[in-house]
Amino acid sequence: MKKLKKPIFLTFICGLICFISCASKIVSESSSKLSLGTHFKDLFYLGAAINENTILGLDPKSATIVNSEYNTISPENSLKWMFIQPSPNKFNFKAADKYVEMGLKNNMYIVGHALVWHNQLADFMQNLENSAETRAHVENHINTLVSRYKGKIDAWDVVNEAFEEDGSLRASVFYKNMGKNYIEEVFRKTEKVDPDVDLIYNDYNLYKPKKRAAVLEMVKKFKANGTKINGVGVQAHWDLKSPSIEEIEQIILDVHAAGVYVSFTELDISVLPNPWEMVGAEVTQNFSQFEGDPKMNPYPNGLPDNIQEKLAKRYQEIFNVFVKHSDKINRVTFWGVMDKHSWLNDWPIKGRTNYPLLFDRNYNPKPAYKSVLEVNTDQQN
Ligand code: 9MR
Repeated sequence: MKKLKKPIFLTFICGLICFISCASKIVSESSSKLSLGTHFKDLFYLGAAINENTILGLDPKSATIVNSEYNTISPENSLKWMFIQPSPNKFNFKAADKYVEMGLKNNMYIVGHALVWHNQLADFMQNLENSAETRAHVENHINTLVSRYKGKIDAWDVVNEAFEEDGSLRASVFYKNMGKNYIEEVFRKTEKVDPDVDLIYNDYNLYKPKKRAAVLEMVKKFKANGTKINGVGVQAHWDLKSPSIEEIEQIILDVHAAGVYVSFTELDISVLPNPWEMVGAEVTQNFSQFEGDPKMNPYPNGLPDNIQEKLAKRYQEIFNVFVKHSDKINRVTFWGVMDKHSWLNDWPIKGRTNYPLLFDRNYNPKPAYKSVLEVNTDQQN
């Protein structure tokens, strides 16, 4: 299915295959096997972020899930600047090469994450003050990565999390040293190296109107001045209540109206108490006062059935809206394969037991897996 993105051709091919197999009454085991990816295959790519153990073959059970259920992968950490170029011009491609190899072998839609991001940046980049030097490093980073995986990586998260919640630009080292047009500059540099790769701007909390408006203003500007951008990546680190289905729908409509597709790039649903609610409107990233607090970690020994059901229902409602607007959606990617390895066990409070994904701590499908598979894929807009 690779590269057959919006699926008139794909639908035709699938229809043809179906016709041939039905006509000859031969339905091979692999084509009849139900999996998440095949369930949604005519609508959007479906996949997961994979960690280094999975990439390096140290977690074969996760790899089996990914290869049998999904048709797109994202690298959870392995392509980030601090790992791939830890010191100037010293690249470590071991995990990244394996990651791309795994995607190619399984004919997957391969995502590159992320070229320019203030977080998980190499130390040598953190305190740069000189614009020429910053530009030279950014250029070298983009040239090296994008050319190495040209024709293999299908979409790059070119810039990640550049906006603050109020819609202003984050005061990152890139912004400070390259100026307010740095996002456009790096999109253009990326396109120059691989004109065919899809270019994505990726961020969280895009259900918040001010932040979304700022991102979409940028998208519209790019469209008007000829800077290539294919999609907005909506991270989708959500919980059982927020954002509402209406808010999710509004994101899809607004991104589409700006002239690009939506990718849900980092989907997971936390089932644990949200510390921001406990401390009111105070915005703090440090919740160490809650570490070890049983109130904040209510399910250390397993998820109760009623919460399991809520999670399943929430996922089903979310996928219903994805299906409804699948003509505007390129991809849905879960941020991780199974609950035990999710980053949400340690964020925003360390050492909790969270259950945000479709596969449990023993690699078994959860009720939420079934509820997503049961989503009716014939309910498009
Ligand atoms: O899942 C990633 C986790 O292992 C890292 O420790 C963390 C560092 O910030 O980054 C996580 O992935 C992030 C992604 O790259 C960008 N969007 C937010 C994700 C969750 O923090």
